[in-house]
Amino acid sequence: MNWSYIEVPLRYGQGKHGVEQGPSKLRALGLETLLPAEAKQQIIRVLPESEMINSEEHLKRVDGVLYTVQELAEVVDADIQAKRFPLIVGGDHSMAIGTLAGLAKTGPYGVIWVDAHADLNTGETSPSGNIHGMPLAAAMGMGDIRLTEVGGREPKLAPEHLVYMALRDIDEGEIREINRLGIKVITVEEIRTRGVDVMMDEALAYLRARVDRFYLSFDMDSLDAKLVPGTGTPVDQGLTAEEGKAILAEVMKADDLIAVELVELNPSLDHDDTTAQLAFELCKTILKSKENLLLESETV
Ligand code: 4U7
Ligand code: MN
Ligand code: MN
Ligand code: MN
Repeated sequence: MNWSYIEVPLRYGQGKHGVEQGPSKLRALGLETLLPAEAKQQIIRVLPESEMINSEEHLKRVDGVLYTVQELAEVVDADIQAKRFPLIVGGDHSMAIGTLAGLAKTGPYGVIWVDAHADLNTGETSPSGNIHGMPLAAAMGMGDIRLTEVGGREPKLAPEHLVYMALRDIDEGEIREINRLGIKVITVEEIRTRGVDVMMDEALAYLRARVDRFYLSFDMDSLDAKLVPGTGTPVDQGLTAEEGKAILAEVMKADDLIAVELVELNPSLDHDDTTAQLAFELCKTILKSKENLLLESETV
């Protein structure tokens, strides 16, 4: 497999400093040693602080978010066209506006969104004005035109092409939209009682009845709050580390998986690098799968 490793040191989608250091922290832990030598490595640019205009109450730091997601959309599209498989690390989840727009350039696709949150707010429904709670709404064409038209006017994602996993902290406006649009939700409870394998099979069967390719976006706060002090919006009752790893290991077996994203590691909030270590382990699970794994077992 042709890997592409994309670092997105973006923090403007939320208010806490430190999440922009997620990619450099993973590197410090040795991520580069996990990357195949031929992997393409790219770092997406962020707007310098001095050029930031932070005037909008309902869409905070929108110019900073737009600057980065526009470039990310192009880079992701170029990777897909060149038949590379991107692993995209953040950075806050507003970056997914770019990922979703980039993938849409080559046609329909499904999404597995592993997150405590629905990230389905618009400027109107958001309790915070933080854009990291809005990427899926933007991709579906809902909300401010500056966000919805990244990568073109048309919607980048259909609601029936989305599956949520580990959702448990949803705002009022988001609940309304999930119900109105009939979006598929898989809870932590279901994952625990029926098993990761069964629930992944169900998610994949659901998507495969509708699309022929999909991507997975993994927010660190899908894991239980106790495991991830180093994320900006931790939520109780989340996944265990084993469940998180199993989801990634399972999904990496799918040959219709086209990209993976890991977001919301904030090293500044972390305790003794525990969240960073866990994020590193998750990257290892991703990178040691597929043909990497095949190659390793062949040489034994
Ligand atoms: B993340 C929130 F109100 N829903 O919109 C909001 F609870 O990417 C949180 O999933 C969003 O981490 C969290 O601000 C965004 C809030
Ligand atoms: Mn998120
Ligand atoms: Mn979240
Ligand atoms: Mn969060």
